[in-house]
Amino acid sequence: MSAAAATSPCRICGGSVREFLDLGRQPLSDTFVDPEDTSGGFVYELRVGRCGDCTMVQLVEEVPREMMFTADYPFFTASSTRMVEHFTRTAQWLLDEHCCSEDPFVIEIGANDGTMLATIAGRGVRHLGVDPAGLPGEDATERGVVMLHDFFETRTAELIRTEHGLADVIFAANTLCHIPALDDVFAGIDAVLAPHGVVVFEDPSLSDVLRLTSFDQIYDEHFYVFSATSVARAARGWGLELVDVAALPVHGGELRYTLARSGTREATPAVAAVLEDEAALGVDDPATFDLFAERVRRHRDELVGELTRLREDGVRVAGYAATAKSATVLNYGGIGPELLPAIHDTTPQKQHRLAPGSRIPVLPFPDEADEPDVYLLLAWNHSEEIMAKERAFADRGGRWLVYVPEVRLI
Ligand code: DWN
Ligand code: ZN
Repeated sequence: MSAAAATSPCRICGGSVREFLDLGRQPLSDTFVDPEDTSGGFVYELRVGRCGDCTMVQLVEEVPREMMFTADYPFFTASSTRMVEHFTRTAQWLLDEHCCSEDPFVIEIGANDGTMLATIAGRGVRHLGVDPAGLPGEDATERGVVMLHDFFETRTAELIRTEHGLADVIFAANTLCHIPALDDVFAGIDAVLAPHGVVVFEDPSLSDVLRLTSFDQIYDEHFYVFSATSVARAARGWGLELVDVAALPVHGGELRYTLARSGTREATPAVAAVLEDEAALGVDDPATFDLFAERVRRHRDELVGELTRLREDGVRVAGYAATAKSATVLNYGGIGPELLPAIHDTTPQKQHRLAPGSRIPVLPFPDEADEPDVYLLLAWNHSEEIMAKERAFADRGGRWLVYVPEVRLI
């Protein structure tokens, strides 16, 4: 992209965001379409930029939150057994490390189906899950989790403080990067966090997105791609400090950040180590992002080329998992039912509907007789779990087409 690239104001610091990647016109990634509906639906421009002042990577166009996190939001954390294990361990860690007061209180922002809080609830610890999404919230209630069906912001934080008091832990996984208006969220956190409390959150890490060229981590719901560098700077503006950071081997590479009120805790050595690692990777250098954008365009072309070759050779290909992130790959690549006739997925709310934008039918997983020759692994972030589960498919000669970190048929 040239030096005259478009700029817009940073949602974190007001600085200048320089656009480095245009992923084209995109639909709502989690709105699976009724086959009868030919209206085309809502579209927006998925353009990505980086703030020259605070380094935060962010979308240029914001999709209204009410359009994304609806009553029938179809993503359930428990759809991955590895993620259930991860959040059971996370809950245990929060209980051991951060719930040491006499009567601890834990808030989870974006509690989804209550997978994490179920362990906290099971220990009889006071907690509250906050999430506007209806269907996953029903599962959370069934798991014994106390829920507030709303967005977390200053308004709701003040209500929570009045009703429950101050929180020892405010946790969020795969949620804060979804919220453009973080200033309001952190004003709410300031209102309800105990003086010695912690804010712990997990989100896809910019380093891993750059290293793996995993551009499908970017879609309407993922407004920000956080790094320790950008989070440390943003935290200062919210009266907080980054006191710990840990790499997590989930969802294609995430970081878990721990923030505390400024001056209340000493930062662990991991903070300086991750900041150094990010500096070495070039998160402060605009050229890093232009090179990333070049790789993204190459990967898209290679993927479309491979799918085209497979079709010409008469190979039957289907998508594995109708992920939200696959909307980016499919629509950016112009991949429709001619190249990918179906996507198989375990979520009943997505089945027998069409993938957004691409209008590829989403179906339950087929019997052995109807299996494709090749699965395009759209849930590459769960590859270990899926490859282990589908060993029999590979044993029968089935192959996987992957596109992260490179386009490869395996
Ligand atoms: O941040 C977000 C992440 C955590 O979850 C949200 N914005 C939305 C969602 O993103 P996603 O849909 O890209 O998430 P996953 O976990 O990569 O994919 C979930 C989908 O994959 C579900 O539709 C279920 C499906 N799936 C499957 O069919 N078989 C998943 C697994 C593990 C499987 O074995
Ligand atoms: Zn900024």
